[in-house]
Amino acid sequence: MTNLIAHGFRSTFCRRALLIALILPGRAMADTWQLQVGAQNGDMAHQALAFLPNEIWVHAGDSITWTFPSGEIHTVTFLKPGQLRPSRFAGCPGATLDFSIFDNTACVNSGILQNLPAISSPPTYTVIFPVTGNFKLVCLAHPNMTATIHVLELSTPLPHDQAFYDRQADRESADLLSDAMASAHNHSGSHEVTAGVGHILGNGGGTQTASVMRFMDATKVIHVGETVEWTSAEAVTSHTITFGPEPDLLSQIPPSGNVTVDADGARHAIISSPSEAVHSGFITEAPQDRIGLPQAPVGVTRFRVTFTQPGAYQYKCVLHDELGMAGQIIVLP
Ligand SMILES: [Cu+2]
Repeated sequence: MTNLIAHGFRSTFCRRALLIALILPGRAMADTWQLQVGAQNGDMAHQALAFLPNEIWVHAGDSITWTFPSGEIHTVTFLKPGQLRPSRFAGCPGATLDFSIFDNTACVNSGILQNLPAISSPPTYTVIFPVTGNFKLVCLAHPNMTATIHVLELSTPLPHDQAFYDRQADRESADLLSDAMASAHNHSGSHEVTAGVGHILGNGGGTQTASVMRFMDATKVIHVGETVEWTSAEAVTSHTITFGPEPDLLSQIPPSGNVTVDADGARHAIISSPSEAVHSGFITEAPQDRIGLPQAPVGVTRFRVTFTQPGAYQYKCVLHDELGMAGQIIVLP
């Protein structure tokens, strides 16, 4: 990581220095701070959905470079005051250029970034802060993933240096990943699968989430006529339970047409062939209500499938299969 960050710093230094000189001609040197977006363990099951660290004090004219080392997607997004939160697909609208200037009058958005194995080095995104103020940073892919950037006058001493933030990033990352690891055990019965676990943690800068991007005890062996139930224990992130061909991006959120709703609100499908397409749609907790905003409808956290024929039925979460979130139901006669 250190080498990658150092490389990114060198390759972007000239351009940044030029921009800073244009913004603040009287200032000899502005700083570029290095922060991280997200962290994960080796098999990508445990994810820190977090800005690391999620609070920093900088001077006007400084810039911050965020590095994205995780397989899970994230954005670095500064909305303008009063702007309604857009979807991650809509963005500001769209993404703004690397080295965008955020002065609290227009939205700045990295767009969706992630570190896939095929990419040689993690992507980065840099924002320049020419004016003083306290600014909220959000990830459009994850509710409850927030940070605060304090931009101070040049004459005001800064409370911390880069080494402090490096230690903060390491500590917060370790805490979140160990929280995820501790909750990644199955509490379910023989016909029950836990579809992801998430814990929201708060601190002075905002909130972060420790998430397990796995179906726990993902393989079940059952008999014809029996039903398996998936339950999400994730605090904010959506998952899907998807059999057969994957729906396209725009039709991922609603369930497929062969899914019905049980009396208790759980979605339910009947499958009669391993090649049959069944898609739960997004399985998500209801978001926390806020004073003055319309209340959210009740969440959909459970999905049930009844199997009528023997066979091996593969399923996955279409949002997190790249992280290894998949499983199998073996149906015996
Ligand atoms: Cu998922």
